[in-house]
Amino acid sequence: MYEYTNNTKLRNTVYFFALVLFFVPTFVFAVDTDNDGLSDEDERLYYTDINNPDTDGDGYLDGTEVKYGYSPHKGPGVQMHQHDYDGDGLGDWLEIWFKSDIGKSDTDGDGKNDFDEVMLGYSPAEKDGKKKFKRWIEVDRTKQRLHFFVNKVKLLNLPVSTGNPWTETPAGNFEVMSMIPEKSYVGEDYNLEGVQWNMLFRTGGYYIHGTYWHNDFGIRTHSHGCVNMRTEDAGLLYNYMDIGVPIEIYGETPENRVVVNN
Ligand SMILES: [Ca+2]
Ligand SMILES: [Ca+2]
Ligand SMILES: [Ca+2]
Ligand SMILES: [Ca+2]
Repeated sequence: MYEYTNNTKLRNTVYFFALVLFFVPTFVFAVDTDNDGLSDEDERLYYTDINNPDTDGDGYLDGTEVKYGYSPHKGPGVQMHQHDYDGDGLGDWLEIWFKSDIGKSDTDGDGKNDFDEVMLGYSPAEKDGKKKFKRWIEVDRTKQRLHFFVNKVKLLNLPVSTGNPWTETPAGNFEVMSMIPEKSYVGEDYNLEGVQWNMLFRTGGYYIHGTYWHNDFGIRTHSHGCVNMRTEDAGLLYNYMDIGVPIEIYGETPENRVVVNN
């Protein structure tokens, strides 16, 4: 009996040390030279100084800034998504989300910029040339905004003018059916030439397109059913668009045309 108990104790002791050996390396190898809450390994990921606990000198530790979503490079009060360390168009928060390198504008070295790859649905970190991320457009009639999503993240949030209450932009699920760089729109009371960046989403002439004849975007409805955007915004979207990208249109057309801020 005595022997049995002793063996059990010994076995438990062995288990205990086995567990310790299993977990300890995690702590041992997570070296944090400047003791700022960000391991040396993570400092390399964020391009911060492993020997300076407050890389940007804003009074907040690198580890604290990263933990709460602030940029350890610019502060105080600048959030990770508002800073673009390598200036490639993809903010630092998005670089982490898409697993690309905060300090390289072409992470996978395939000659294509990280931001361009993400906008087109490719992984900026993998060189395989396959479309990886799901992309879609949402148009909110209530707020008169257009959102472009890639891999569940909103990459663009732009003001638009949808159809007036008597010629509403239809709500529902559509997709980009055709893309025309420049066309004319002619109707009973309008004749608009040289309209750029036209993306058809419903037969019967419903397009998302650039607009040069008013500046009501995000403020009030204006169109005969199309989604009007600033020409430069439409150009940006068009540049990364493909036939078949889903478009969801929702919300209520403002009764008096004007957006009520909520
Ligand atoms: Ca550190
Ligand atoms: Ca800091
Ligand atoms: Ca970047
Ligand atoms: Ca690339």
